[in-house]
Amino acid sequence: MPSCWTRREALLGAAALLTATRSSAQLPGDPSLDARSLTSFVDPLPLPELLKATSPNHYAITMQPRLSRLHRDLPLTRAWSYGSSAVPPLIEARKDQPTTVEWINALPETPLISHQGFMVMDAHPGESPCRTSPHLHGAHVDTKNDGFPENWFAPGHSYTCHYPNAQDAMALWFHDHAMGVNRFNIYAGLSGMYLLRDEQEAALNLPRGKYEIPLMLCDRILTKDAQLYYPNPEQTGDEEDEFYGDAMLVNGKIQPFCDVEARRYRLRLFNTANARTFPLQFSNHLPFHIIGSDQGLLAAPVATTRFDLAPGERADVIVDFSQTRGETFQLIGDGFDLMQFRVSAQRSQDESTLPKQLRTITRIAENTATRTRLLTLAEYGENMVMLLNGKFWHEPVTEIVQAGSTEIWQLANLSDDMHPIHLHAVRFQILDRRTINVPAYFATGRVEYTGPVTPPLPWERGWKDLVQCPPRSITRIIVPFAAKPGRYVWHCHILEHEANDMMRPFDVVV
Ligand SMILES: [Cu+2]
Repeated sequence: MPSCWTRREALLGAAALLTATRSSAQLPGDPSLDARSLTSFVDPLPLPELLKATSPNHYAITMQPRLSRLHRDLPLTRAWSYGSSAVPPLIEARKDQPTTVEWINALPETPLISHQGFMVMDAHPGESPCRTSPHLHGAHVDTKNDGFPENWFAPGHSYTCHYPNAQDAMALWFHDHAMGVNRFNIYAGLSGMYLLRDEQEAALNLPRGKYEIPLMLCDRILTKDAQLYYPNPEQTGDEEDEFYGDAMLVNGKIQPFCDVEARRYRLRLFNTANARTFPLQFSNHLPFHIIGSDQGLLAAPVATTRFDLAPGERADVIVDFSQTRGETFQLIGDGFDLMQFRVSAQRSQDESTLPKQLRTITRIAENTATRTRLLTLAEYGENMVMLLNGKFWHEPVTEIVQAGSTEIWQLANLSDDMHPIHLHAVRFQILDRRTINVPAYFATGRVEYTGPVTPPLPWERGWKDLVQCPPRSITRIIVPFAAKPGRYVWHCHILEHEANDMMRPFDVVV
């Protein structure tokens, strides 16, 4: 199978090539390491490296190979990174102070994860396998600064992006978005964090400095010699589906531990996994006070002992460790211990607060929407074809919106999978969800509701840029398209879905 081919060629050949049944993990001859055999909680949690500007508000970030030790008992792992550090990079920016980043592709000509055997969406003739297109997820920028998938550049080239930062305080993250290959590039390590600050957030007296800890969560599979392994359909005889690993990494370490004082901390959580949603909870059921979601602070904190963080989503939480002095417990995600917290026995001085109110969030009235669209999320046949609105990436643009207008998008998930849907360049609010009769929809094209209207979860009532669309349901979002005219994308953030073809352009026009 060629490493790069178009979707149509892929469709013709896929049925014949990808009919083998799913193989189970740890077969004889399986190259992968059983990560669960590693001793848990032996490495301290690495803190991200705060990137230094080369001149005021200007960064030069080199994408390059590096070696890192994922666990005390493993040899070094080859990876790719933004910058030279073995820990995840972090940029801090301030509202209304624009930053520029020169993204430098110094990657080799050969991918770290071989593309051989995959259906790789065609980028352009002569495309480089190690092409990159850095995207600042959550940023409101114009097309040329947005990491548009086809706006990629090859090793030996660089590209400078301007980020106006004209947004409220929030956690963004940067990751690769190059056409057809971003699932491999992100898996190899091309992701980093970007915290935008503003006066309003600063006035809240939230835990700060060493009491604010960014946590980047993802899963990987390692080979027996500790190299990154990504199941290849040619070897496994399995179709590419969603990637799920058994090695849980927090800030680039497998199951680290973190010593904390008995006081409040602010944890900034990022799910950077290819496909895994992390239902998060502490092993002792200590509550999270969720204060923010994708696009910044909520109106008020919401206490919960468990919540789901989908790929691409962020959560801003306050955890009060003073309630658990001297205790040791785990952060659990999807049945795995992700990391361990060890709380000191002595009470600490804590000047921070957990405010009752955070900011004003005005709910957008539905009658301000000038257009409502019904957009399907569906999987077709056995061939790993997943489409938005029944269209492949390369078909003509169908979502054309007026700049400045507000629309309601009814995301009708006709599949049995949850799809985390992300829109670039805008923020939106979740209206509600409601289950539908899928066979009836396929038969008649009409929506027949089967359950009551479900409002968004309490921590989903702020501004979002990604929405979890549960199976067999319509999820409604209301979107003010405040973006500049241009072409952007909306897509599923399960990266294997996005690549197969759950990504579509949308145009903002005047
Ligand atoms: Cu999906």
